[in-house]
Amino acid sequence: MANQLPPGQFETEKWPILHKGDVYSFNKDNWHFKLFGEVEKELSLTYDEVMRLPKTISSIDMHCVTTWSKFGNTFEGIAFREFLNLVTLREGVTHVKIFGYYNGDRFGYSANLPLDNLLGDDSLFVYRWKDHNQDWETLSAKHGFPLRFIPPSSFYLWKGTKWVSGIKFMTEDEEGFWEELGYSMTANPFKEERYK
Ligand SMILES: Nc1nc2c(c(=O)[nH]1)N[C@H]1C(S)=C(S)[C@@H](COP(=O)(O)O)O[C@H]1N2
Ligand SMILES: [Mo]
Repeated sequence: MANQLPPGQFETEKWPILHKGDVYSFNKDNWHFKLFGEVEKELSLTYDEVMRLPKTISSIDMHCVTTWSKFGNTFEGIAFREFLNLVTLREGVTHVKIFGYYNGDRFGYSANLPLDNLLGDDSLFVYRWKDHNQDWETLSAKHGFPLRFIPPSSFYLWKGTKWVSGIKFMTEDEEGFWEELGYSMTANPFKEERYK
């Protein structure tokens, strides 16, 4: 599926910036990553604890619902599945919501995703990236520093929460920020699932 242009998309060389609200400014002292919802025991990780988790490097195409797609991206980060090793899920967990900052609200942004699709190398909490125009570079504040989720390329990029703050584990699917405003729950660009 690499380098495949979904219907209604065009290719861009540069990485555009798109979000609602303020750019979060990182403060290590009060940054935490929370694992909550349908887990036996909730967990709150510090920045150092998160950054000590095993690293994964992966190439993932990005498809934004505003019709740009960007190929040839290599990301370094922490795979979603590393966080699964830290909690015991209650029975029946099918979906997650990945939360992030929105205008100073730590859990103001979120995007829902099915758990089964997030277990591979292409499901990453990213802190640096490169492409054919540029060597490794730390993620900029506008792209989500210190940590931002990049979803598998079978999801539109709004499922990629910037300035992440936690993962909520759920036994039912639940709307996130854009889904409440009418965007698709499943968001597969190859099926052009843009709106509900
Ligand atoms: N916290 C947060 N994450 C967010 C958003 C946002 O408004 N706030 N916008 C989403 C949308 S709609 C898109 S298209 C991508 C854009 O990521 P980029 O600016 O790095 O290209 O971020 C997603 N993640
Ligand atoms: Mo978007």
